[in-house]
Amino acid sequence: MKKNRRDFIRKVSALGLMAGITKWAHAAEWSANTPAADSLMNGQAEEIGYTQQPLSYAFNALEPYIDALTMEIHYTKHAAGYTKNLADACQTEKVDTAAVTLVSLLNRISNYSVRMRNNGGGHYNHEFFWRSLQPAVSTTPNLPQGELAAAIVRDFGSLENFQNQFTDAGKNRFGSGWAWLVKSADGKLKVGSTPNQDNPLMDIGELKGTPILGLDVWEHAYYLKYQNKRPDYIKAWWSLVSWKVAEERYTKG
Ligand code: MN3
Repeated sequence: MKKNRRDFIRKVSALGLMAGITKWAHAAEWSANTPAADSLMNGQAEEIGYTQQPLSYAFNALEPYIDALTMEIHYTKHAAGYTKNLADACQTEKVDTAAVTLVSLLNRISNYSVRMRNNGGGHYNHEFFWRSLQPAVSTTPNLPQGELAAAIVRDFGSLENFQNQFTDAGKNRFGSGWAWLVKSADGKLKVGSTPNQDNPLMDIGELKGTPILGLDVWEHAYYLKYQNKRPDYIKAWWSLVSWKVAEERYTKG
């Protein structure tokens, strides 16, 4: 028994040492942070800068699906807060934001604080989210086209199956988080969700890949208009999706 226990401890220590070596290897790779190395790791995930960008539409432009007051508070308070806290975390943790892209920071987020993870994810996810939306301009159904439409049918069977899976991912995310459509390393589309402000670019969690679409299912994203009815908010959101932007992400990713 005693010998088994000693063996066990020895094995666990060896694993610990290996984890240390892996972390060290990560650090070495980090210092050799070339674009080529990043693109090998990430495909071509959409790069997003460290500052909050102006919206390309007015706060009331997404009515009636997302109301103006929700958009204003969401953008000027919640999202702006993540951006500010990310800048503070970068200063404290000595991240040179001129040299390190946000995508590569997120790829190595396990090396940083929880504050960096929450606010780095929070900033990226919101900038990504705003760019995924467009005002609903017509009464015809808002549908994917081209290569992405074909890939959705290939990997989910039908658009309806994909939308049902995505809706379930958002609906069933307990508490706060995000639903995602990602392009996996094998090129296939996949639906999933992440808690809090985590995202599929981070080297933690189960869902990994190039983000194609992300839906904020925190209550602050819908509560004023939809209260507890998250599924109604998700249903309305489909009218606002910019399939053009999604397709660009898919073909580059
Ligand atoms: Mn939000």
